[in-house]
Amino acid sequence: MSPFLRARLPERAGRRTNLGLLGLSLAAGGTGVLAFGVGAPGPARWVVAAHGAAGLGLLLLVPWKSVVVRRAARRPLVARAPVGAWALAGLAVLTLLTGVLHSAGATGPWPATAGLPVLHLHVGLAVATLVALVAHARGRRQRPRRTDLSRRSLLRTSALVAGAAAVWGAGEGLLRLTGAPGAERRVTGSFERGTDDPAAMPVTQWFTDAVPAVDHDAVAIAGGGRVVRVPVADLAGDDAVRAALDCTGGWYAVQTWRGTRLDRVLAQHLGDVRLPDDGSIEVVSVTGYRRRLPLRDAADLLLATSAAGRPLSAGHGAPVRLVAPGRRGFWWVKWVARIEVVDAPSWAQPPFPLQ
Ligand code: HEM
Ligand SMILES: Nc1nc2c(c(=O)[nH]1)N[C@H]1C(S)=C(S)[C@@H](COP(=O)(O)O)O[C@H]1N2
Ligand SMILES: [Mo]
Repeated sequence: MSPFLRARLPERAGRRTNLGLLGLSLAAGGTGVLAFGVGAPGPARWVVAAHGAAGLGLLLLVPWKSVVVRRAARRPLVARAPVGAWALAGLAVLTLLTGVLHSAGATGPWPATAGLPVLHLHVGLAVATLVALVAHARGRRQRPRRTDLSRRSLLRTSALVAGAAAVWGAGEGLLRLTGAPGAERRVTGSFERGTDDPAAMPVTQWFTDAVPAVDHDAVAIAGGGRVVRVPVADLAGDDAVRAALDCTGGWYAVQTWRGTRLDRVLAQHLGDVRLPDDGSIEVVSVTGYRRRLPLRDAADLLLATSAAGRPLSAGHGAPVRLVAPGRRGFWWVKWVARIEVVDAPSWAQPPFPLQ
């Protein structure tokens, strides 16, 4: 390295490097959560690509960050023990590693991942990383500077964004060239498991829910002050939808689902009562698990009693489950016990289920 560069590196590799790492990490955290929220293929493609770029872009700043770290190590009498900083570095490396493993197709679960899918581990590590990052950054506050909005800073930021996109593109190219399983994943990053073969499709619960022990044979349809008890047999209709169940656990399966469209169910049983124009449909499981969807989406939603020509299994939501095309798996409420048209908007609920 030329003396000129050596003299300059420490000075250059400082605040901007740290801000770049902070920005990319927060962007990765944000797009990661968004990736779990979006199900429509168009937006999902962009969110997931941005997530990969933000995460992998961190690697670009490693050479600069190592200068910052070495410089800090040379300072005598460091006031803070750097244990937190090293914990953060370790967590960040593991988060990146598990993200890349999943994307490449090494999805687990393995004994080494405590029997968890690699993607679950990734999310857990990411949360721990972000907590450690906030703690780390709090003690090292930076005031905004006038030069932060200069042409130079904007150019540097653009270069970082372009570099991050290039690393992500190179990664995707590599997966395709090597024919790695990751080349086959859906735009959400999910891998195919059990398409047209529900028996081979994983049975998953969001968080703490469990397959109910008792079966039920009717669904309550409620709204506008009325409650109708509809036998499940009446819901085994001939409306068919071909749609992908895409779990945030990192797998998807396409099935032909059959049952009765929700708009027809509502028209038949609540057709003559006044329903809120801009209301929503609350779909409640026997377990208490619930999701609220916009009433205007009713024609796209299906109460399904069968998949691939066979009745649903207990694990997959028998006797009846919701099919919500274009939405992630956690919207597809299993073991539906009650459908209620409510006045509240569908956004007035936790963005992710709580059980
Ligand atoms: C500090 C936070 C995070 C970092 C640094 C990070 C980093 C990464 C990296 C490097 C990849 C591999 C991308 C690729 O190879 O193209 C990845 C994939 C992934 N991450 Fe994260 N991540 C973070 C947080 C999250 C969170 C909070 C979630 C979800 C709640 C999440 C969900 C995913 C998913 C679904 C994939 C697979 C995407 C694909 O297959 O292209 N990540 N992450
Ligand atoms: N009642 C209930 N329904 C649920 C869940 C749950 O935990 N409880 N999990 C959801 C999630 S996260 C997914 S991915 C799908 C999984 O459906 P499957 O087990 O038939 O594959 O069900 C959804 N419906
Ligand atoms: Mo899921």
